[in-house]
Amino acid sequence: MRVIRPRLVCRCLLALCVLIFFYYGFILGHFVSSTSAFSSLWLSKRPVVIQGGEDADPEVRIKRDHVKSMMKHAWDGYVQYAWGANELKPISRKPHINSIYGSAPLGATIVDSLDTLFIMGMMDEFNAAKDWVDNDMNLDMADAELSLFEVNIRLVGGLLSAFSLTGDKLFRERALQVGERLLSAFDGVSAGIPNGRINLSANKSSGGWPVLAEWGTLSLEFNYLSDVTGSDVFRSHIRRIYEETINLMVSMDGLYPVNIRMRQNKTGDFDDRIHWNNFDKYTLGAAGDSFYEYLLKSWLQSGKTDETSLSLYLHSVDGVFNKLVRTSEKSKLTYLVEIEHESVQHVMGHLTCFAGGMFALGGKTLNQERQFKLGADLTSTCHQSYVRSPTKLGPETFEFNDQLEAELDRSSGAKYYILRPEVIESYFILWRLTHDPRYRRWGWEAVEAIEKNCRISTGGYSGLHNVANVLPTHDDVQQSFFMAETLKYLYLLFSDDSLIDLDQWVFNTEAHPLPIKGGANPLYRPAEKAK
Ligand code: DMJ
Repeated sequence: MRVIRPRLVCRCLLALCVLIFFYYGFILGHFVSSTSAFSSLWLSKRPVVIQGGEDADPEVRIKRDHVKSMMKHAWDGYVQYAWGANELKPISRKPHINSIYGSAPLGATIVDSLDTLFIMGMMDEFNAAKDWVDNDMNLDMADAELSLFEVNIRLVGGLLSAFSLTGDKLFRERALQVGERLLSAFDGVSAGIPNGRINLSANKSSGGWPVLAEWGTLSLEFNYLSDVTGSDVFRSHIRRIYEETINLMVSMDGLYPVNIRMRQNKTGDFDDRIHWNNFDKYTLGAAGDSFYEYLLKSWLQSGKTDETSLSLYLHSVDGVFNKLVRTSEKSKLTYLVEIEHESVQHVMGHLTCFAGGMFALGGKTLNQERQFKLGADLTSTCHQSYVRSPTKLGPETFEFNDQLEAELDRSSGAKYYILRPEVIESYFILWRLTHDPRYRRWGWEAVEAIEKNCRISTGGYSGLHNVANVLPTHDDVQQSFFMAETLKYLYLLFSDDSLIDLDQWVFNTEAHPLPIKGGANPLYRPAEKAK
């Protein structure tokens, strides 16, 4: 006779409940808004965490709360004195209209801050920003010559990131509107390289040949824009650049000159080979930087299927090792030189410090120890540029010679600090990849230095004219990337690894996280799901 055993029945029921819970959790995860209680969406592998993500250590949580309070202070200053303008002058307490955006009321700070506000859970502020994007963002008012690069990384990148995080179609629509007006940059140009300047209201472009980092920093946003809108035009421009145009160029060991020109032949026609004079500049600093960053990140964003970007990236890493890596005499600091007019300049820019994070990420993902170590070593050198500065904030450029190692040349160097993120960005990436406590310690040193030197009591933060002056002389500008990048990377540095997981997201060069394609992240939201 068969006996029904109550304990066995209970166990079976329990197992069934667990199965149902995970099944519906998974399905729900694809449809619920991230602003609801389901901010962690269940994947087969790991949850996608876009808010929360507190560290288990209470001391770390206190530090993160402090960073959030900095965001509040920066945001409140902007809201009070510059709402709707591009940036804030925190000391004058008025809009900053001499910025790269001029006086065009594009709300650059609002759009650049959307995802940081969301990730930090500052929902009142986020909703106010969203309302502005909905009701007041007007491209027809932007009658000015703007940089294609800046509009793409800050506005298109910021809106796409907000769309991926929230699923709110408003952000996708706005990203598309801006993206469509960027297309004029490709009208009638030679060899697929866009014009560098655009007028959003007139829908016209100008500016001839942009520098390497300008035409080479479009792929993440353009490819994603095509995928979420179903409009292939953006991706087709990227394909042309990477699959055709770049093959016409000759690199120096995988490194490209920052300036390129089409050569005219004897009849005055443009030749089909792009060339430059051999005395141009090769650098991972200003004008070159994010070209290399986007090679690695396009491959990552594609779910590691974009072989063209990968092979260009790998070639460039060889070039960096062969031509640009140096070690300082006394302290044995690793640094990158620039090659200009065929002469080697032993100077690094603050901007170059993004490369620490890039090589660490590339080395880890590609399992290349030498590349990873270069990333860690460069990050230590960039930390030295902060430590050796009287304000503990690094200068725009620092030198390596008989007297100086990662230090400002007080006679000829660029002394300013404009709230840039690159050094902190590398601390964040290295922290995520190693969990070496030094990176959090260094990040906190930066927080203390920013608070001491840059905080303006009436609201906002200001850059410095000279990092060597212990009595700060402010430049009276709160750059929009301070909230987009510097504070976001600091917040994530003091968060659990699950918050914006590096296996699920890739940061554009303005620190706007974009989801990774191919199943790693259900928030990728390709066109059919988005509709
Ligand atoms: C940002 O706009 C971006 O990080 C860009 O790639 C370089 N410059 C600033 C920050 O320093």
